Amino acid sequence: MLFYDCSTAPSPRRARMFIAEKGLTIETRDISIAGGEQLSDSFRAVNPRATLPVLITDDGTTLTENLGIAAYLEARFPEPPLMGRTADEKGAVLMWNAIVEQQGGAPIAETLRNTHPSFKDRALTGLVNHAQIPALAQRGAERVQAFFDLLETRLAKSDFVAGDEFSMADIAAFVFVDFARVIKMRIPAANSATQAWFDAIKARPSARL
Ligand SMILES: N[C@@H](CCC(=O)N[C@@H](CS)C(=O)NCC(=O)O)C(=O)O
Repeated sequence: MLFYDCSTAPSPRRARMFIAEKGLTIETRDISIAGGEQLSDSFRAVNPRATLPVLITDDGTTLTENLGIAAYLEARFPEPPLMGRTADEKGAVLMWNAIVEQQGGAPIAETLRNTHPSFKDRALTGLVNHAQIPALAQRGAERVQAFFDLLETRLAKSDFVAGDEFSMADIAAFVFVDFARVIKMRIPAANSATQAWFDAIKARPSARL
């Protein structure tokens, strides 16, 4: 297998953590998004949509989405399970993973990419340039605030995001909460359940990579 990573970006970090939690060591190439390497001819030959992460499987299949990469690795290396064991758990993990992506990851990206000078004309990923829309950043920041509330409500009554066990939904939520610092948003001081959960995930070896 071959893993295309980017050490500074949240989406590749999710895949990197997933790989580490599986106890796998995969040959890795780091692609610099800051340096625009994702748009180079050589990387576009790997992923024409110019995004990270990418996993090339042993059979040569190119997987370009966190969900696809996770599903593949979970099927090939079932232990420890990161996508649930029972039918109910599997459903809950994918449900929470989607909630976290839509309510957390998307508004953080929307806020960052529509304000930060380094994303000028790069408000969306991919080959087509898009101008920044500051109003989307404003809306995004409001949505991130709501995401922190959503997470606190959930973690006040559940040890982990998708239930009793650590899963890929925790990886997604942890990576996005951590990344929110780039838009100067942090876990609100009153959100003690989220802070305790965050500190516990941060102590895992996979979070230090
Ligand atoms: N849905 C994709 C998202 C991938 C994505 O958006 N990756 C970002 C880094 S976080 C990227 O490749 N950005 C390239 C760019 O900004 O041009 C996944 O979950 O893997």
